[in-house]
Amino acid sequence: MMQEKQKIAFITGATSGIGKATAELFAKNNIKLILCGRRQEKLDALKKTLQNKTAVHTLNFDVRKKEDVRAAIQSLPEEFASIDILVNNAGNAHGLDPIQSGALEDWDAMIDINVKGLLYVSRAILPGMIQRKNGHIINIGSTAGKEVYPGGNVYCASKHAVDAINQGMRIDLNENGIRVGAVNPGLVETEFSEVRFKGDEERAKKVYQGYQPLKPEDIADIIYFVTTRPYHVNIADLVVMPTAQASSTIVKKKE
Ligand code: NDP
Ligand code: 8X3
Repeated sequence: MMQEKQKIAFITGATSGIGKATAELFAKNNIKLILCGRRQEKLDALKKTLQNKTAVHTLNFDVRKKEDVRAAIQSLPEEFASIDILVNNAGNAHGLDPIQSGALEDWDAMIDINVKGLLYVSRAILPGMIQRKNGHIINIGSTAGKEVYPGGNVYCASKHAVDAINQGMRIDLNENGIRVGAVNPGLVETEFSEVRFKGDEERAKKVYQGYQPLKPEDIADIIYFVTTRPYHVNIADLVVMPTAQASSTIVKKKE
């Protein structure tokens, strides 16, 4: 029997949270990994833990810098170049201010990372996928891409853009047989809120108190499930929340 080729996954934002949990689960399942992020020490530590399970290559770049994105992807050694799975996960919220007092730097960060960064990475990886007539893109959106909540303004806009890009990619890549789908989580306990509240750990912790939030591993399970369906099955758009959450603003918390 012919052995199936070992798959290669490219994960952005692999240094923490959802991306890291996905890297760990993919490694367990013998998927070769290209792990990306800006924190070199985190990339090194992850490579050290996972490389006894699978081959790991790390890339340090900021998704905002289009030249760096292109150069990093072009630098891939041949044995990592045929990417099968792209997990467009790098992203964060910056701030939760009302629109009238929002910080311009926060807006730039969210649009530049969550939207433009995702586009730059995809644009650099797609030609190879098209040439090989093989590829699966998973865009990490959010419930914030399906609804808008107070103070969510620009973060929600960035994730609504991801929702639109996910649909647009699926339409444009249809003729190439490339699978495209989004996973849209609700509240997941990661470094997300620490980044949003600029290192205010107390405020960040409160977001996840009084109920059971999702764990990054819950999302990794779903991403792995999405990537392991037979080729004719494309999970196009999936929303997942903690059971305690009904919408962005309705979360059943203990008194
Ligand atoms: P984390 O803060 O734990 O992880 C964010 C990741 O993105 C890090 O690995 C970080 O790496 C990377 N990243 C951030 N900015 C950049 C940049 N400029 N260039 C390259 N990499 C960058 O948060 P999550 O794991 O929660 O977030 C992952 C994705 O999930 C995001 O797109 C987020 O919007 C989405 N999401 C999160 C939810 C949640 O409740 N946590 C819910 C719904 C969606 P480094 O700092 O090393 O560069
Ligand atoms: C992250 C979930 O509700 O904080 O995308 O926006 S939320």
